[in-house]
Amino acid sequence: MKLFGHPDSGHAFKVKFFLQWANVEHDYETIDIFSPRTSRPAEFLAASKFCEVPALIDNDKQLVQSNAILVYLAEKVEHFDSEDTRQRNLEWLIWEANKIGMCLPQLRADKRFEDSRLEAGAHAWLLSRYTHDIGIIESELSDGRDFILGSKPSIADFSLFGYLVHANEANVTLPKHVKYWVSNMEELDGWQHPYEMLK
Ligand SMILES: N[C@@H](CCC(=O)N[C@@H](CS)C(=O)NCC(=O)O)C(=O)O
Repeated sequence: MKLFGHPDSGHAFKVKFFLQWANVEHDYETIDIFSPRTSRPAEFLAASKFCEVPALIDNDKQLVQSNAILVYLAEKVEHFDSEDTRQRNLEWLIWEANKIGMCLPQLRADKRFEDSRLEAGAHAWLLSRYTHDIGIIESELSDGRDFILGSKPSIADFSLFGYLVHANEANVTLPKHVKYWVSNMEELDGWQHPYEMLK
């Protein structure tokens, strides 16, 4: 198995962290996502339908889209203990892609990359979306549970953590229960900061 990623990609981070946590043997290669798309390595271009990271090769299979890759890996390592658990995970994965994944990466890019600066109105709109979305996660965790679906980590946690790990770079605050959840994620086997993990 081989994963392509980049240290700045929260999408790649969620997959790499799951692979490390689940102890799945894999190779890893950094792709320069700031380079022209056509100049990227041929093996990556062949594997990545949308020319984005993450992309995963597993024997003859080529997999893209971080949350779809997480589902693939979860099934491969028999991570779901029931059909119901699988369904609850899918709900969070789709929510993440549409909600927190559609405001936090952009808020972070605004602070981190010169060419991703947002106009004030766009920034305010994304921040209001973030405030709403983080409120949903906080409310879900408010019973003091360790992970989003209970006492055990699941791919939903890895997905949500993809960009929440970079909340400080986006200059946004994390509420109390989310902070506790972050500390639990950082105690999992295989944890490394994304800049270290994906270099
Ligand atoms: N929806 C995709 C997003 C992937 C994505 O946006 N990848 C970015 C890095 S975070 C990328 O490869 N950008 C370089 C490019 O598009 O050329 C996923 O969940 O995997």
